[in-house]
Amino acid sequence: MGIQQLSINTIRTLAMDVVEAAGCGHPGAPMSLAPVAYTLWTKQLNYDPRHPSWPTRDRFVLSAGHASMLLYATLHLAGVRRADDSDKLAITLEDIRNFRQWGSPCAGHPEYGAAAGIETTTGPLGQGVGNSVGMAIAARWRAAQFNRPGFDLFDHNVYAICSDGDMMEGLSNEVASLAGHLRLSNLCWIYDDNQITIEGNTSLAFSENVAARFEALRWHVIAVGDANDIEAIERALAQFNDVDDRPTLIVVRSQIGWGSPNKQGSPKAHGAALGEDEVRLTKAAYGWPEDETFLVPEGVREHFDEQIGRPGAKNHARWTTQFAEYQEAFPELAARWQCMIDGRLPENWDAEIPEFESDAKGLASRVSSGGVLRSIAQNVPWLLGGSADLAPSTMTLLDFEGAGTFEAENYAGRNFHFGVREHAMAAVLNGMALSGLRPYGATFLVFSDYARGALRLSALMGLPVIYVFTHDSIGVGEDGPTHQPIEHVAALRAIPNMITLRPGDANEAAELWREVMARDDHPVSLILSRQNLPTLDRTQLSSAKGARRGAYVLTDAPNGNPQVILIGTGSELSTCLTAYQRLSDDGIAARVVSMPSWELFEEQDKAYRNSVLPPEITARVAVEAACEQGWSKYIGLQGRFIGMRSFGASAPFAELLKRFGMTPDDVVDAAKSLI
Ligand SMILES: Cc1ncc(C[n+]2csc(CCOP(=O)(O)OP(=O)(O)O)c2C)c(N)n1
Ligand SMILES: [Mg+2]
Repeated sequence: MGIQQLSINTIRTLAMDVVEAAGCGHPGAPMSLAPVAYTLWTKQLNYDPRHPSWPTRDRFVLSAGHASMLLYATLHLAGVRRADDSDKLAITLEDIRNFRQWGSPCAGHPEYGAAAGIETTTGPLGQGVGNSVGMAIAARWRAAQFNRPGFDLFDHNVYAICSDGDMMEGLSNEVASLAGHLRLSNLCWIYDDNQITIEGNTSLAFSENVAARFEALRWHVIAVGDANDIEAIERALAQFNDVDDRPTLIVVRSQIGWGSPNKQGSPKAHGAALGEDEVRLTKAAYGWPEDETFLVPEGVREHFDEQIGRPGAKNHARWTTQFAEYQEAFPELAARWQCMIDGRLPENWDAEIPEFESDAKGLASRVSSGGVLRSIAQNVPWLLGGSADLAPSTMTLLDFEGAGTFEAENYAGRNFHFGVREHAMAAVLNGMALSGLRPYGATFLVFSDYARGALRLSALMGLPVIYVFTHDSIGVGEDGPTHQPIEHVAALRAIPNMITLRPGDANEAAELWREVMARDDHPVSLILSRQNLPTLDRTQLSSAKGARRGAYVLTDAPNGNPQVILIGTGSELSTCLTAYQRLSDDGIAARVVSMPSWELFEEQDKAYRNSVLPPEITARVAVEAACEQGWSKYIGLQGRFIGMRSFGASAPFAELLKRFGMTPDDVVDAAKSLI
């Protein structure tokens, strides 16, 4: 067996052995795709395994995350080191032996952060290819921003392996449409066309012509007739290198579980151990010692080192030298690049954040937030993003000079038109954040559901993606129940690691943006109103800085000893203030707590939390134009919730408030009923 075949079969047998040992996992795709991963890694990828954080390395995304052993085996054999410069392997053979066990970086599906070389978390089909488009966008943007004549330093390619499941998911079509439109020729997807999914042959549910579809999406499509044909794969990759006006799809025909005498080409090879006997038969078919397990034959690691380790190190060293020259020639740009890559904020990033004068008429929080966004974006060049075709409503356009539009003719632009593709937007934002940018994406809150699959992964990966969700309640009025979010705030709060922020006025919006920018390990959802909110008079009320603690006492009973606490968020904060006034007029001592963020409040120490919501004061009313779910934690079983119990209705906003019982008088009545 030549060294190529030996290397490929090592990937295959590692996958088979490990699934056998774990008693679960997915051997079929790694077995058939081993030649693809081998060819990509040893003949194409610009990657330095000793420095997996090299910022302009080519990215490899395994979108078919169930084939995780393909990635782990390849990272191991390629000698990818840990990101901490310890020169230890990111994935050891021991880690592989512990596949799917507690603490192993070799989790069931690849998890970002578990080991260097895992560029993103994949498993939910469609997400990885979605991220790959964001990464390709980021590469183009970084190149357009930072390359200078004689210094083509900042671009790179992005490769993704995807499966039938990826291709069936709507998300992949959304992002492919966007990638074709943007002519991202640095993007290459390799589609494992094995015609098998879990339930059987793809003909059960999938009979379209994928190649023709992608051609229509303005991709370059190449067919490889047999996944074992390394030369054909190489030729396809060479073609990809030559195409400079569109992304490339390589459709590779393969047989799932290749080599297994009884399971090749069958869904039985997809997601279960082959069984001891079948493993032996398959090894025999490969010409592999049947009794050996976890065998990495001599010469295989050395071969990978020769093929990717050494050329990668050389390319990286050359890049480092050139970057040093670039630093000399363009010190400011180089410093800016470094700041971005290190995840730091430029000095004075917050210098232009406005302070808003008190104003009874006020501003919609989408408007005040938009102003704050622009003020920060002027000083943070890599704060960039756009909307799913709603920018004039979400107020997220960067309209200052030089911001520009990101398009095929201008990859330096900072305003993105994601089209009416919410899910694509979020998956792309994840890919951009994984490339060091601070991306934001905007749509109506009610459509956050469309993006939820990717939102969950922003949170799971701890990516600092900023979601701007406007038109946050029945406050949208006449558009009616299809456009009135009800359960969405609760649904966002339910995602671990997601920070939700619903500012009550313009100055809270400004303070919360400060908090957003200071954090780089959480996604945030900014929940913003369509309608005006009064800008509160902070000479009479507490400072909006309190918003950064999640909840704070906005105004209190004169003696600091309230009979009832009114808790409001967003547009309902001023409802609480009006109710507070009326209660005071009636001689009732109340406190108003502004609570723009449960998550930030939960981070505070107990003493602070108790000072805002003293446990002994059980008369509490929470007001939020959304569903009640979760509020009992703050109002207790005796508390009253004023909000929504239905889907809303189409009518002018003021009428809706009355009909759904959310006026200041309703709050007053609820408060009185408790004392
Ligand atoms: C969004 C999503 N839905 C469902 C699944 C469960 N699932 C895992 S793999 C798979 C399909 C397997 O077919 P394919 O993608 O062609 O992979 P292959 O079996 O060929 O390796 C499904 C439905 C998933 N991982 N993600
Ligand atoms: Mg398949």
